[in-house]
Amino acid sequence: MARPLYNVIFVLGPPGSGKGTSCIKIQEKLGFVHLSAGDLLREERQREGSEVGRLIEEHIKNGSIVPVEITCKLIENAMESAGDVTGFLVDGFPRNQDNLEGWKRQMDEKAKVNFVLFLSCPVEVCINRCLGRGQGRADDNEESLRKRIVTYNTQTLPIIEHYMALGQVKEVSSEPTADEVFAQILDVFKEAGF
Ligand code: UP5
Ligand code: MG
Repeated sequence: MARPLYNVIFVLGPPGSGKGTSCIKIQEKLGFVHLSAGDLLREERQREGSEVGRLIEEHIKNGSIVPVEITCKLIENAMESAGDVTGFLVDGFPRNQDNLEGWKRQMDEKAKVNFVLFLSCPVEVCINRCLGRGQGRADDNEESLRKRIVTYNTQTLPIIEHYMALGQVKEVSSEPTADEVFAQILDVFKEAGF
């Protein structure tokens, strides 16, 4: 029997806007599985120790975007490994045109994108959050952060605008406390029928 379509929600927003934090809460409350594209790439970088690992490392340090063939395959593999689960929060993807086109090529027939959750937050707040995170991430320094913000503004915002033009974006300000943000997010999911 054919596998049911995956139910996908893309979660986008600037670096440090709280995508991961919110997705963990949504996963706990609503049963979606949280897949962070960044986490999947960081895991792959550890595991590989090869050409692909080095390529991922370079992109992460430079705040540039890994070719979609790598990222989309990791996302699809993670979905396949999730057993009977069919609802996924895809966090931090698609973040450029290459990602969007690659997703369409590889996943359009396998997944339905319900909507894009856009966590909006002023850049200074986001930078301070990343610098205060203390998880030792290779890209949580001022230089990488500046590059991540430029990449976000020039490459990811246009993807969010693309989905806005299709009426598929639900925006929540992620500037308030994490609990307040989550309350807003729950309303959005409720309105969307989840
Ligand atoms: N925090 C969170 N919410 C808060 C709130 N409401 N109030 C106060 N503090 C709050 O949160 C960041 C910090 O802020 C934490 O300390 C948290 O406690 C606090 P977090 O939830 O981690 O924010 P998030 O948006 O997930 O930030 P992250 O740094 O993960 O976002 P990025 O988009 O920069 O990072 P990601 O891991 O997605 O990508 C990293 C790199 O991987 C990219 O730059 C790119 O090089 C590569 N990448 C690709 O190439 N392709 C992809 O598809 C994905 C990633
Ligand atoms: Mg994250």
